[in-house]
Order: sequence, then structure tokens, then C-alpha cells
Amino acid sequence: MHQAFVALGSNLQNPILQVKNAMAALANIPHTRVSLASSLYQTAPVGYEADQLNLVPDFINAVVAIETDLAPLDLLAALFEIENNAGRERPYPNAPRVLDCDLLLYDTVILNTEKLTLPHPRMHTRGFVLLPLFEIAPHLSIENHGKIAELLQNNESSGVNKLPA
Ligand code: PH2
Ligand code: MG
Ligand code: MG
Repeated sequence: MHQAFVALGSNLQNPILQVKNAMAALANIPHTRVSLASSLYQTAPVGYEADQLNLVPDFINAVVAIETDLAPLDLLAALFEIENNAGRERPYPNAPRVLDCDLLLYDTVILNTEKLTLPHPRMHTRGFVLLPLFEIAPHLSIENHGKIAELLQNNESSGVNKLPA
């Protein structure tokens, strides 16, 4: 078995439900089980121009740890299928989305291909990934970037708020 971490995000069509449904869908991937799921977090949009921000709804984000026998690209394909089943459309980069499932880490694999980059290339700067990841794996390090706890201290996570269970 391999250990992987998946980030979930939604800011359309009942995001809380979308993220909960995605957790259930992850558990249904063949040869895969969910070992830990973070709380849900309400998060301010990151990476948009100031004049776009009032048009972008807040996100719900979470991170899930899984154990899987699938190879990274097969796991990635399963994540795309979960996004598509949720009705994900891709009108333009970073468009509001019903569901985003990002493969963050797969064991300690480092990969730079057109289809997949591991670790996820932006995870170490994003509070909406680091905070839920820290909740379920506080001692984790990210290849090339160091300890989650230290990354959290160096990156903005003020817009990231844990929802009550
Ligand atoms: N995802 C993005 C861009 N910005 N901001 C938040 N708060 N949460 C996200 O999941 C998110 C984002 C691109 O995938
Ligand atoms: Mg993403
Ligand atoms: Mg994505």
C-alpha cells in the first residue's frame, strides 16, 4: 500500500455537501481506503486579482489521507472521474468549481511530468491546504520544502477557518 494525500475544494453548488460527497467517493476508489479526513474549512479565495475577488465565492477545503494500491497516474484518473461525476466544468483556469480534487503527495515521490507534478507545486504556500493537512499529519514533511509546521508559520492562513464538526 502507498500513502497519498488529496486536497478537496469547492466553491459552487453547496460546497459543504460537495466536499463530504467527495470524501465518500474517495473511499469507493478501487484498491483504496480513506485513513484520515480533516475537518472542513471555510477559506477565502487565493490567487485571484483584487477586482475579481467579489465575484469568487469562499471555498470549502479539506484534506484526506488515503492508502492505495493504485499507481499515481491511475489515482489521478480516479480523482478526475470524481470531479467529473460531481459536474465539474472547466471554462477557464481557476474558475469557480463544484469540486477540485488535487493529489498533493504520494509517498515521498517526486515527479515532474506534463500530467502530474508531485509534490503538488503550490501546496507548500497555501494555508487552505497546509492547515487541514497539519490537522491530520502534523509531523509530515514535504519533499524539498520541509516540515508542515514550519511552512504554516511562513505562509498566510488568516482566511482559513475550521468549521465546527
Ligand atoms: N483553489 C484554487 C485557487 N484558489 N482558494 C481557496 N481558498 N481554496 C481553493 O481550493 C483554491 C483557491 C485552484 O485550485
Ligand atoms: Mg486546485
Ligand atoms: Mg485541480
